[in-house]
Amino acid sequence: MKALDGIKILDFTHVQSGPTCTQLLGWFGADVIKVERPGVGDATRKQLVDKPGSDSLYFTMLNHNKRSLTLNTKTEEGKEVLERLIKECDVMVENFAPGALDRMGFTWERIQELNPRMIMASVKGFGPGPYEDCKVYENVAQCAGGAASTTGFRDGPPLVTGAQIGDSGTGLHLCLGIMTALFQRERSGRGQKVLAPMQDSVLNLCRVKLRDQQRLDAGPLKEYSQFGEGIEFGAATPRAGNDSGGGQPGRILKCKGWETDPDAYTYFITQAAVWKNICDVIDKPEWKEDEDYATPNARLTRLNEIFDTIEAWTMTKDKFEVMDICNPLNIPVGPILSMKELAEEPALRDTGTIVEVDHPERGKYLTVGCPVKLSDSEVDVTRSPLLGEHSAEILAMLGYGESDIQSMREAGAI
Ligand code: CAO
Repeated sequence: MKALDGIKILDFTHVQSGPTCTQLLGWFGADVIKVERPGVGDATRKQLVDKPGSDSLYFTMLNHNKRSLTLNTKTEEGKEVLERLIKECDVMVENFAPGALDRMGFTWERIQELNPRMIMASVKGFGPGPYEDCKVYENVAQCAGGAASTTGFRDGPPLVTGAQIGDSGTGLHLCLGIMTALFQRERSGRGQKVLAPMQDSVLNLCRVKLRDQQRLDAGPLKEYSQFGEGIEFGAATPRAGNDSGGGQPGRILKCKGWETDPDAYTYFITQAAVWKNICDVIDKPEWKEDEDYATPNARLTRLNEIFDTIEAWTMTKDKFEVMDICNPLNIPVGPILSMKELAEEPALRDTGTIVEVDHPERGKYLTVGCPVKLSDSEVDVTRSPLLGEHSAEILAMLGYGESDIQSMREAGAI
């Protein structure tokens, strides 16, 4: 048995944010019915194609454990099928541009009329306000949610991050909202609307930067490198490079081989509790008692010198040797791992976080499996569906016979 056995999801999502949410629901055991336009499908099927003729990795890696139904919801027949689906399903998830569902004729009021227990979950770029009608993609959300203004180096432009916090991050928020609404429905008997705006989700993930914005009112942010460098703070939380951002200063430091390997680096945290161990490792035992270095406060104005000294040591070791030496001494460090190294990491294969999947069009490929592990609801990652692969069986489940399906095909509705 899976956690969400028996829960049916009407998956009206496309691109990345919505599909990451419904993929999670599929992994937790829900029956996810992905509705796509006949002959076209989710645009990502044919974006960033690496093997001509087959669905792209972009699509396959976001749409495991789903069934595909093609349906033109702008035809009369298509609308009728959609009505049946709404009556049959527990949750409808969508991330169309604002207003698209209303234009299709499916307002929230209409959906509630059809199924008062329906949970309607949406991703939009922005919540109610001046930008609510805008279309939004990942990097727009990163910029509008505060991530870009706080990422990068002080003397460079704002930067977006490789982690898809706007799309996949919002998908996670939406999934949490859906689970909560399902739980409430158990007691209230009613469905509800769930909205996860991308700007809000990114801002939630940037919470500590809003913390720092308010700390600025009380004076300079002493944990930021710029404090030690004597550079004044402006009106807003600045970009802090690779500073840890927390109470324990940290940096990315070069390791052996950095001249040729772009990922020969380690993250190194000078956690106060293990300062003496750090002094021993980097051969600076005199810093243990020296009042200029012995306390976290004294060190704040000397972080550049301290990290330069630590780096002189890390450059003599490779990033894994740094881990092997520091971990037994409780010094928090982390190697900068490339995607190649992660793909080849046996421990991630063992836990099902990196999974090999077989696909009829493209053969074997790697994907990221479910990152959340439930002890009583194991995840089997199954390949993404071909366009319309399950149309006939889903329509049969909704009560349509062979001849109905045939005439829908002829009318271009499926
Ligand atoms: N049958 C018939 N019509 C369908 C259909 C179906 N099965 N599925 C979609 N459509 C129609 C929609 O109804 C819409 O028609 P109208 O414009 O006439 O109302 C049309 O297809 C296009 O939908 P869209 O506007 O959502 O798609 P887009 O490619 O123009 O925009 C995106 C894409 C992502 C910018 C937009 O959907 C959006 O802003 N979504 C919300 C935010 C979001 O999720 N962004 C993250 C995307 S991942 O980076």
